[in-house]
Amino acid sequence: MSLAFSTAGESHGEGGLAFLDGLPKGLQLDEEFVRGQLRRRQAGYGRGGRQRLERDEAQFLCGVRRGQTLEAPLAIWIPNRDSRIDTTPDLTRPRPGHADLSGCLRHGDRDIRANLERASARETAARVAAGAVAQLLLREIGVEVLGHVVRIGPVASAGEPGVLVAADADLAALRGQVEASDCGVLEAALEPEMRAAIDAARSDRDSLGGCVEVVALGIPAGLGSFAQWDRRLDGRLAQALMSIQAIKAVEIGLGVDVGERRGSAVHDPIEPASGGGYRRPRNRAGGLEGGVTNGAPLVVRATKKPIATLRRPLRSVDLATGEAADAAFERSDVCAVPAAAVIAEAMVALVLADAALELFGGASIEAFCAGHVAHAARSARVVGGASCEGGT
Ligand code: EPS
Repeated sequence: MSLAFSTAGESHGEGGLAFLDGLPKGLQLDEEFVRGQLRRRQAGYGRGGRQRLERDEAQFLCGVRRGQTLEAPLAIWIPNRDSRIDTTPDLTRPRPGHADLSGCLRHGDRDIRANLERASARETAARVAAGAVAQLLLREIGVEVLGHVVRIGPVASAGEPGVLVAADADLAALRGQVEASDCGVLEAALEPEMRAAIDAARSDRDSLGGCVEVVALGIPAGLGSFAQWDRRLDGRLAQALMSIQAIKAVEIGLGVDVGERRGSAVHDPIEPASGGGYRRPRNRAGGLEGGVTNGAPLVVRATKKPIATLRRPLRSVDLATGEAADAAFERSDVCAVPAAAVIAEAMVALVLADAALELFGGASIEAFCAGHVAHAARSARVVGGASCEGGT
């Protein structure tokens, strides 16, 4: 691993910490971008009371001088306003779908509080701050990453994966569209139905999941490796996305639909391009072949289950008494799928930044960028350049 990433922090502790080790020297930390990403994670139709309380702000604790990285471990701190971990009451009625029961079985105790504090999706604030830094690194080599929502409950975007983002799209402009949408979508026409689905779940005191898509443009070919199972980029992306709280499925390119089609309808032909080189007329592979990027846009999707904390609780058992009881409820979101798009974007950026550092190396940003340029020149020798249509 070239870029080590980890987090610390409990949902109602003092705050969240993100730790990034392996960044080159001289990366300018655009604090406004980091702030914007944290704001995006907190927003979205269906969010609950905690987000009205918190003001997630990143503080760069170590690894920075005059706004630039030092080729030293970077530590980012996000304080919690709702920090009362030592006075929170014990809870003994596990929520089905949360880490409550499995954590108690793991530790051999009956207080679910000890598990939920760390298992909570509050931890994703730290992921988003670190992911924003990874995005700043990727921008140095012309890579942009954007997450957006393609499903909330029964309301879904109709097209195949990747079709909403052309290979030559202006991702900065599309980012503006997604940020302006309280459902986190590129298709504003879906918003009324999505909001209605969230409202219906709220009035039934239920919760709602969905699906997010992350697209990355400007990706150099050759990131990842088929030399060993754990270096394949598709596997690394799947692990990163599946590790997000409540994500239950990850798809790359056409995803699960590949199981139903013939090879000729799955694989993307390679054709001579009129101006020399070659072109790919479609991108059903989602930018990955053999665990390595092929230069086409990266397209991945992650499906999120509905939040496990239900205002109308499911049946559970009180671990203190063994009696039937309603699962615990304090407060919750009805739907956090728009936030999941921001978190998935961050995780994809962290994986791509790690793979880029692995391929291009560099103790400084200059060396990293020079490695990228030299690699691009080697790739271009293959058949004299490439082009690829967006979408599938
Ligand atoms: C979250 C903070 C949490 C929840 C949510 C995400 O705050 P609290 O538990 O104090 O209400 O709103 O956590 C979960 C969905 C979960 O499963 O734990 C946040 O900041 O994103």
